[in-house]
Amino acid sequence: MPATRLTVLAGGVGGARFVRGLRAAARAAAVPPEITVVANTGDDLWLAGLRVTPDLDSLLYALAGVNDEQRGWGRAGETERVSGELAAYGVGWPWFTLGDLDLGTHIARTALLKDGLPLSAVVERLAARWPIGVRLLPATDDEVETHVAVVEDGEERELHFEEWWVRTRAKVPARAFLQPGAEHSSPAPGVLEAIGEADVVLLAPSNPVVSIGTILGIPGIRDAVTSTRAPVVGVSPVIRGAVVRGMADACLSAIGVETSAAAVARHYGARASGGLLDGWLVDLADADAVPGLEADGLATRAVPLWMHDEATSAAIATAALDLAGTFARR
Ligand code: FO1
Repeated sequence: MPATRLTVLAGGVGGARFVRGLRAAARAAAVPPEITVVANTGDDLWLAGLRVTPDLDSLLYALAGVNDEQRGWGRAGETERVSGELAAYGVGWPWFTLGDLDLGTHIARTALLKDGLPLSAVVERLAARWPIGVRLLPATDDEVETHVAVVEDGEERELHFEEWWVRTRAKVPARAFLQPGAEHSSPAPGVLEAIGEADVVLLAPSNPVVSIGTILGIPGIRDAVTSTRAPVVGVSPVIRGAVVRGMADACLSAIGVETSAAAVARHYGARASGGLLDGWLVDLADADAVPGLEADGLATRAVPLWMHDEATSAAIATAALDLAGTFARR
């Protein structure tokens, strides 16, 4: 693995599992590459007066080894005494649980933001508490939240992504995903360089719409990916027509993309035709999609994509890096 600088675009839950595997694969290399994670910030919100950043926290906690592995978000060994008090006062969202340890992170983050630190500096400060072994960057330091246009109880509404995702469990059909203010935002410091100067750029098996799509929606990032000299390889978040976690199918159908490994690849597009990808990994169950994608100029390999544990995640990351290695740096 000659690559020494790896950059991965990632959301929260699936992204965290993949990045942990990538880190393990990197540590096993003769010359361990540096990893930069560009994390989705579209899920971020103000709640109970605190700035909450779900995907950054899923990545941070998982890489620190202090995450609730079952839920995929929040802290291990969590208690919920304070959230009980917030609910009693009717502050925050009763259906969006902020655990006590998690609140420590949100209070610290909010205090640092109020001291004037940009989000990227806050992330660096919070992450310094643990040896997470990667550089974790928010896609942007600006507040660009994902909102979902829905029709609920007969009226058109715009919900914060977290309300749509957690309160309605994505059951209220999304008519559109919006990123209000994105046009005035810019990538966080280091993001464009991490993409432009990488030896390999990876798209984690995260939600193509509200994680990868929202990262690409920050002005400059999509262009950086399409123009980087590094090979760009993505990992399908869909196996055998079903999303691995979460309700990404509700997001894909909302933008008219079929929930299949091939459709997501075509949604990202082959670089040869102006899209993002040089290579694409699909699960063995989707091996029948390989010839068609190859015919579309997408180098595609079928490998086991279920991330059961760090070892399987590392094998997926290694397969992605091996596929990237078949491309000469432009
Ligand atoms: N997800 C839930 O399904 N229920 C919750 O109560 C909840 C609380 C929560 C608090 C902090 C946080 O960072 C994440 C939280 N999540 C919760 C998960 C969240 O919806 C996801 O991490 C992503 O935003 C979607 O991928």
